Amino acid sequence: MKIRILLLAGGQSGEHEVSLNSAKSILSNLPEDRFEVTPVVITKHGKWLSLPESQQALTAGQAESGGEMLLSAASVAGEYNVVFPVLHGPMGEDGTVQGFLTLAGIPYVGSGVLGSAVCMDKIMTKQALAAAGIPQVPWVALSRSEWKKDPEQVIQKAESLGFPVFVKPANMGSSVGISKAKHADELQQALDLAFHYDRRVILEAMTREKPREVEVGILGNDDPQASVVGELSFDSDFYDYQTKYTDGLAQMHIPARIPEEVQRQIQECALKAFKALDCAGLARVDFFYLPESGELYLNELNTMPGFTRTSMYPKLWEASGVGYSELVTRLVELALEER
Ligand code: ADP
Ligand code: MG
Ligand code: MG
Ligand code: K
Repeated sequence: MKIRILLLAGGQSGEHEVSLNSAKSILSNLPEDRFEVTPVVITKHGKWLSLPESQQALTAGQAESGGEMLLSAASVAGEYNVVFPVLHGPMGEDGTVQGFLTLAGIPYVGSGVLGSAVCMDKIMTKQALAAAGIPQVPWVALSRSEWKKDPEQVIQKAESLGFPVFVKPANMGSSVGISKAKHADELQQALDLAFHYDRRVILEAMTREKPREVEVGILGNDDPQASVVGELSFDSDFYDYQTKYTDGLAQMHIPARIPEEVQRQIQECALKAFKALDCAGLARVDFFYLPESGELYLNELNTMPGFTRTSMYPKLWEASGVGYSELVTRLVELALEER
């Protein structure tokens, strides 16, 4: 009998459209002799579309309206053997959908509630990675009420890191709400923007120079493997939303242009982080590397990275000998694995 897969796509985050592109690639690459795949699209307002509406949304590339509440969604999900939630960002990659599926007793691809939630929250990620002894840039956490009550103290905290600082909402992705404040006068605007997206914000020291951005793919459950390391290059000041999603603004280099020893160090560090944060199935682990001094900092783990045929995660595995179809097959098998 074929394994029945529910492919969940879209969702409420700013990465709704990216998710639909990932879903289209997965749909056309899961081997038909083994799997029967049904796509269900979640609208930008969190409603689950019917099967015909989902097909329409996939063609259109987005879903704004229509759909059913979560309560009826549970009975839809229950008809499948496994769910592939190819959802990025809050309300999809952050443990919420994972909690719903766990309660419903349906196996799913990727990390569980804990790993998903911790990796979505930049403050919790940093705290857990610090406890595991993984190198990171210096940072401080802020709450919206602190910013309202005592802006002077917040400015002091930023100064203690040294300008420029990166200002980021704790829970977000795709560089949404992130800015680089070069001096204290730019802090107000950067914080207002970040606090627009979240109650909690993180300030991060910047590396002395523009870092090299290197990424590695992890695949597996309790005995995970690391892919070859890849690198992104771009002319913009940092890897912002526009650079991420405008064709031609960023270049992918696989393998990364780094010494073999550094590649090994990155793979080891990523595997350690994957285990420390209780991830499962897959993650793309992103680092900053400074070639002059050899400094290496873990930036973040993404538990449901971009999954189109040209996205970094599948490309890294292709370069490591695991093609796209084999990769999605493996992920479904890992979701069904006894642990
Ligand atoms: P997201 O989860 O939205 O991708 P990131 O934390 O990865 O957020 O930040 C997005 C980008 O901002 C990074 O890829 C990098 O280009 C830049 N950046 C973020 N933090 C720093 C930092 N501390 N030093 C230098 N560049 C940074
Ligand atoms: Mg991210
Ligand atoms: Mg990132
Ligand atoms: K993340």
